[in-house]
Amino acid sequence: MLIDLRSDTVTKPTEAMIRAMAEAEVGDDVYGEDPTVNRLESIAAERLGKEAALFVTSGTQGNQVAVLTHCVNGDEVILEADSHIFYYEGGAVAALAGVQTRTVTGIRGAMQARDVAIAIRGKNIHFPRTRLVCMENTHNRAGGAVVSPEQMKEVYEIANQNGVGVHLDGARLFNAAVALGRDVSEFTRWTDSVQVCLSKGLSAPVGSILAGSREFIEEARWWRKKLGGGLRQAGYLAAPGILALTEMVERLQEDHNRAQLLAEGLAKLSLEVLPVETNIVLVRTETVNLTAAELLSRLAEKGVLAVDFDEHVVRFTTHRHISDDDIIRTLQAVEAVLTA
Ligand code: TLP
Repeated sequence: MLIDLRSDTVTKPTEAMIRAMAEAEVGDDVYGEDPTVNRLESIAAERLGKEAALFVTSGTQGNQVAVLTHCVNGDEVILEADSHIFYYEGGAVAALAGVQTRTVTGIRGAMQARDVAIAIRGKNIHFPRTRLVCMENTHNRAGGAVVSPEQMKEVYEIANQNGVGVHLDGARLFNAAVALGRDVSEFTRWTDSVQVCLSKGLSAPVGSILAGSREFIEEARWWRKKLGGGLRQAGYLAAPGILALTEMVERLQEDHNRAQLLAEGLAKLSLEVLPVETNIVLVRTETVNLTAAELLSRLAEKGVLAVDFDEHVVRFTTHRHISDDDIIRTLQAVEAVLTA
């Protein structure tokens, strides 16, 4: 049996989710007539403390619809230098929204308010208009690092004072909330729009939520349709999303505990382990004289899968299908590779 630590995106729906899919009441969502999608959107809006929400096909689509809704072409967007929108979305903000990006390097994924303040353009005939700041929480490439509501507030206030919008890529926002024992609305308060993924640790098969003001979501719905994201009997996909939000959040703590267990074990094997706050463990491989690719291919031969983030950085991600026993077996596999 493979131990798949590549991502929490590999999680399959629970039995309750499959039952909910089979039994979902559906209608044509482009007409606003799918009762299950409508229910998911209203539960999500409430949970995220926003007026309205929109069911989108993926995290990438949610982020892109957000940028399209906030900006006009030629605007500038401030992004953390290692953020998913900048790093992993195929240059879509340039290709689709036609915006220019300005990156700010954060500390463990958190942009500092003073750096954001410096990056926001003043009024000058030569300058693009800064329209949007995007934060990411938890921050993927920073190793699942949590950005606290207090840090988010500082960035939000700077943006707000300058008439600049704030979007949150909250693909794993529920992991952040569980890690700090805070409600998600304490984070989303400091945003104008937020995208959360239902299909990562929360285990729904497909989909994300984009939430914001009623007016913002109305415009976002129009952009989603233009991108081909107006699905019809989407209630079959929304039904597991409802369970993701209502029944799957608390258990994320188990993933965090197993990530800690893995991190402690890996550190004992002479790997340099970066600080672990949620379900992502990053290790540097220089100390064991291997590249990330070498470590990954040797682990794969032993039935353990992970991904590389850099020439010398490997990411392990825990999720619902990873048990304590899988962590022990992973550590045994790493030890066998390193002692071979
Ligand atoms: N991240 C995936 C890969 O794309 C890297 C992963 O395995 O972690 N924001 C963040 C912070 C993400 O981590 C991801 C997915 C997304 C957005 C995009 O979500 P999807 O895959 O639903 O488009």
